[in-house]
Amino acid sequence: MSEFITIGEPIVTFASKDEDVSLTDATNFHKIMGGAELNVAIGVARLGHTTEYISQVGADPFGRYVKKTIKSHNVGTTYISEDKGHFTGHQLKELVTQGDPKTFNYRKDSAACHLTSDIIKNIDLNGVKIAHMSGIFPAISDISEATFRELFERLIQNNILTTFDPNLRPTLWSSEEKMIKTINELAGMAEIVLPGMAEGKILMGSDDPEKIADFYLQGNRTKVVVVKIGPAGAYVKTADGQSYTVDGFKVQQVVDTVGAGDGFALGVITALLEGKTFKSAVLRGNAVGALQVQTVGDNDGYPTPTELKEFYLKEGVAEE
Ligand code: KDG
Repeated sequence: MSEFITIGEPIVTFASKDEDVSLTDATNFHKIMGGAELNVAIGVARLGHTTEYISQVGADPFGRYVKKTIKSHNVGTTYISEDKGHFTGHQLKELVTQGDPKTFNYRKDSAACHLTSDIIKNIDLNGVKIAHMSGIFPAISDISEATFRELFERLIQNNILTTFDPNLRPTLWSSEEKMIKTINELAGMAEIVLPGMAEGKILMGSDDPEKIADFYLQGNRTKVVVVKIGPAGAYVKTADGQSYTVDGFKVQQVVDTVGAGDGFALGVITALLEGKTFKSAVLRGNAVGALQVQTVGDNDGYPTPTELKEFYLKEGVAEE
């Protein structure tokens, strides 16, 4: 089995090539692959670690494209099933010169929404050191929420370290109330929680990094909360009361913010897999996030070990 595992919905994305043109009027698109948890798996694999991705695609050209592309990124496909009755999720994405691009999703009732929990008991967890869980998969359907919870319980029973990214997608939830309740409950099941400041505002009514961290540290499972504070970097607080900030990197030109949060998560995860200190893991999270915002695709900016080394050299920083 691999060192890393995650569960999610792959998204075939038609990214607009028409700068600052609405999705209604854009006419030029190119096809790329995204999906928050898949982005994380791709980045973990690119940094040289073995990964498995649990999901379900449709028996359609998008599903075949997704499987082929995932394989080309060296992410394990053992637990990707095919559902003949439903389509593979896809979306349209704007190209913007300022801020976050708008996306429009075609994923309601997709194949991933029908991934039942039967698969979970057959997953080989031997050798898995870290599992990444995010708030998107439980949002897409009641079936996927049940499957997600079953996996989470198995990970806990098997003492596997879990990271949780709230990844709020309000349009995927039946109500904001359900989103807040479910995400906060699921976050409380993870050892490491990775929220953003804007998410804190929605999830517990505060964008103060310390208040966000304290909220999740009240529970008895969460050991560390890392709050992403945008270009300023990340604020870390641990269950034993230590706190510190790891500064972010200056980016000359932000091309596309999509995939930066996933880049942050995979930076933290891979550094922990390599036995680095937690501070170094957060430094790597900041580094991968900064590299990702400088590229157009959802995961193109994630570095290889050599690219990461070169970035650190250029920035004059080092991991411990
Ligand atoms: O975090 C990046 C993802 O948002 C993107 O790759 C695809 O919209 C997407 C999603 O919901 O997974």
